Amino acid sequence: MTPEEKFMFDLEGYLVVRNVLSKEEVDQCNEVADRIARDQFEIYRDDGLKLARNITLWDPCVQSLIDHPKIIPYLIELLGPNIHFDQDYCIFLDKGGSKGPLHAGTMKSKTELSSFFYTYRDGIMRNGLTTLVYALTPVRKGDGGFCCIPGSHKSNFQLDIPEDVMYFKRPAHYVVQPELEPGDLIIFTEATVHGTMPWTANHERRSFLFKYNPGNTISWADYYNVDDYDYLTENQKRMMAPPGGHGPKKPPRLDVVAP
Ligand SMILES: O=C(O)CCC(=O)C(=O)O
Repeated sequence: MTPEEKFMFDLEGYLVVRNVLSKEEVDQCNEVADRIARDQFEIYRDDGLKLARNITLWDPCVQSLIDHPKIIPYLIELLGPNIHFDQDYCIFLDKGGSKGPLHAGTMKSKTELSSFFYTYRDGIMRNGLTTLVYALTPVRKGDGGFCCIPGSHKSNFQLDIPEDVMYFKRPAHYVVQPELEPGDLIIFTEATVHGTMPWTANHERRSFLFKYNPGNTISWADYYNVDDYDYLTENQKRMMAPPGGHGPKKPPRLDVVAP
């Protein structure tokens, strides 16, 4: 991460990284989505939300995003080198679709999810659950999709965000919806209040979400089963190892190797 990227992430709790995927990689992922997604959706709502989990089993090109060489430096900076791959899914939206209101943050009384946190001390940023959202189709101003309240990961008044703002009934200047090109990546800490604005564009929103924790933490109860995959890279194996520290009978989880 560059010093400016660190500054922006610490300031705002999220970051847009441009051109993480090449055009070829985006095309491959879209081709796989065209071919496979329709049969895989676990959620196919009338309003336009389509969601499938475990998309890393769809094709090696999707699996390769788990430890894409361009993201590893970000993960190591934000989570430390011992990383747990927590979950993956896709969110596709047709016009009118939304996944849900603003949520997460560190609003303990609302979510009780203590794995959502952000701290900084002595030169080190520490994050709990951290999410990567790959854009596979363009997102213009006003299209909807991912949105967040920049800086809310450090807010002391998250419970005071009005309900009509949380549910997108009233626009508020402090809720932003980043513009994205296919191949761009959003990285955010779940400590940042975020959500999915209703999709307004005529084209489909296609995004792949990959979530990571520090190695001793989980958010999603189901661990990955390495036997589900024909082949795993060394980093993928390390990140899919069950979360935890070390004990007398178990070897320690191994750190991810920087590319
Ligand atoms: O639409 C998005 O990218 C945000 C999704 C989200 O917040 C979630 O799945 O919990």
